[in-house]
Amino acid sequence: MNVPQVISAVRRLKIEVPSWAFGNSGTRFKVFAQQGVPRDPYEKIADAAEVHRFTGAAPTVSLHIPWDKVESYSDLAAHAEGLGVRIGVINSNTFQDDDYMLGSVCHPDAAVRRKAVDHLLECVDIMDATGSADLKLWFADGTNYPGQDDLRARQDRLAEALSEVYGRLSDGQRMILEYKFFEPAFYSTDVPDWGTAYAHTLKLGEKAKVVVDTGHHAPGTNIEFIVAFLLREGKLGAFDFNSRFYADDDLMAGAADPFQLFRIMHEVNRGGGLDAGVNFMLDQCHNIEPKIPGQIRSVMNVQEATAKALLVDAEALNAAQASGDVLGANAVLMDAFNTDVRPLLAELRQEQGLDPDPMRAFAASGYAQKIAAERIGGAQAGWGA
Ligand code: LRH
Ligand code: MN
Repeated sequence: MNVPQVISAVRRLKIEVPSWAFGNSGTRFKVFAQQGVPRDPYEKIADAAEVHRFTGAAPTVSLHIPWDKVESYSDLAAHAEGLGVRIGVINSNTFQDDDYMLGSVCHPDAAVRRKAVDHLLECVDIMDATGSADLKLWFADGTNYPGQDDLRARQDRLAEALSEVYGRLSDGQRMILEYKFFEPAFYSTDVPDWGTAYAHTLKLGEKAKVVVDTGHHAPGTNIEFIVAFLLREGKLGAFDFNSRFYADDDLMAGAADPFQLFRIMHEVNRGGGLDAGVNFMLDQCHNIEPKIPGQIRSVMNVQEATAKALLVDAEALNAAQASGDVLGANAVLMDAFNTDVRPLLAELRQEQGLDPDPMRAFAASGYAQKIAAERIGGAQAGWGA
């Protein structure tokens, strides 16, 4: 691809931001509150709209239920539209209620499973109200000790729940199933890896796809292989981009391993995933850094990785691969990765009438100071309902 082609392809790349990234977050050790943090979903969406205002690449916001519970979801959707963004994926939450100690849809007790499925069905009702296409399902379900529960029976319960919810989806709606290899469960997790998620979504049907959260793999996992495989099967529904040095650290996408993000976007591009209805989302927690700039930087990191991936000389790569030229093929990829695409992205932003440096532009806007002064009192948003 030449530069103008890369610019137009990156221009089409849309990255969804998570409402919870604007609230307080932390670890079991401490949640550090920050000034100006939103107190409700309306303020979260206002902050998300700032990310789109300065990057031009983040037109949708994911909600998490009940963290983003409101009286009227159609009113919240109108509020978002008024700010130039739209409500995107609806995330269910069956990991914070006392009843879910031994699981939710996989719980041994049918009454608890019923409660969990009813919540998932309520999330589909919310999708109808917000016009959202995707229901994102991540289950904390698992066990902590061998023998605690029957691993196979838990899969039966999971399949039953997913099938009921699948049946509730309307045309144009999808369920995207997210896997994670551990935490909060420490012996078995009921959807621990891409294979388990893939197998369940295959049985369910076309409307069921897999979510690849880049922080949810065992260290050393070749995530881009999983991406290539799921794309080939037409089962890659979405990404939860973030980065990590150790576990599910939920750090800024591309911050810990920009080369991995590049390799992932290379497989996305090679597999036609930029135009295949894949939802590119961020799923991050800005525990100590300012949240809106953290999201802006993350969107820019995904844009940079994508621009580099689009600069891969596919012809030269194919030729080197076909002739077994190992070093030649690797060099083609490294040339693209080592290309500084920041001037190209600055040019794209100028073409879009945006400041070429979104971080500097946001800092100069005074928005952070404005919300710190205005948002006094009330309960700051966080990972609590
Ligand atoms: C689980 C997860 C999931 C969300 C939560 C905020 O670790 O990645 O995607 O529900 O984070
Ligand atoms: Mn996630």
